[in-house]
Amino acid sequence: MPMLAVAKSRTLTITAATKKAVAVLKGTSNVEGVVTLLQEDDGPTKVNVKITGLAPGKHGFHLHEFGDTTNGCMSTGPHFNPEGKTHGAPEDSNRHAGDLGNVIAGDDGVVEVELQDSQIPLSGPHSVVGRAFVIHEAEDDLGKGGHELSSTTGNAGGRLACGVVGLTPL
Ligand SMILES: [Cu+2]
Ligand SMILES: [Zn+2]
Repeated sequence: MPMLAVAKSRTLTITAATKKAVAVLKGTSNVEGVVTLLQEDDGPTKVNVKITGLAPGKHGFHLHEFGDTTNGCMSTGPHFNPEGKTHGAPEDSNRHAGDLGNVIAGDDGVVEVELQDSQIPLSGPHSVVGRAFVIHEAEDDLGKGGHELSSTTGNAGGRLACGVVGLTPL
C-alpha cells in the first residue's frame, strides 16, 4: 500500500505542473525568515511564511515589484501592481497583486502561517518570480487608515527584511 501511494503522488505532480519557489528574508536587524511558495497548475499559490525576530503583533507583508536588494529593502520598489490598482486588503477586488495584508507575530516574535492567494502566480505575465517579499515594521491599514500613505503602502512603516523569490526544485 505505501508503494501505491508514492506512485500516485508522483503522477499527480507531473500532470499538475506544480511549481515551487522560495525567498530568504534578511535585513539590517535580526529579523529573518523563509517564505515558500507552491502553485499547482493555474491554481492559487500557497505561501508558507516563517519569520523570526519581530515585535509581537501585526506586520504588513507584501510582494514588492523588484528583485533588487542593492540598496537593502528600499530598492525592491513599490508594491507589485501590474494592473495599476490602489492599495487594499488581500480580499479586496481593488488591491495591488502584492497586497498580502498582515501577518501576526506571537509573543515570541515569530510568525508561522500559511496563506493562499490567487494574484501571485509562479509563471505567466504576472509571475512573482524575481520579485521580493518585504516584512514591515508596522501594521498595514489595508488602505483604510485615512493616512496619506494608506492608498499606496497601507502606512506599514519601515522595511525590516526582504528576500527575492526564486524557483526551486519540487
Ligand atoms: Cu511592503
Ligand atoms: Zn499595496
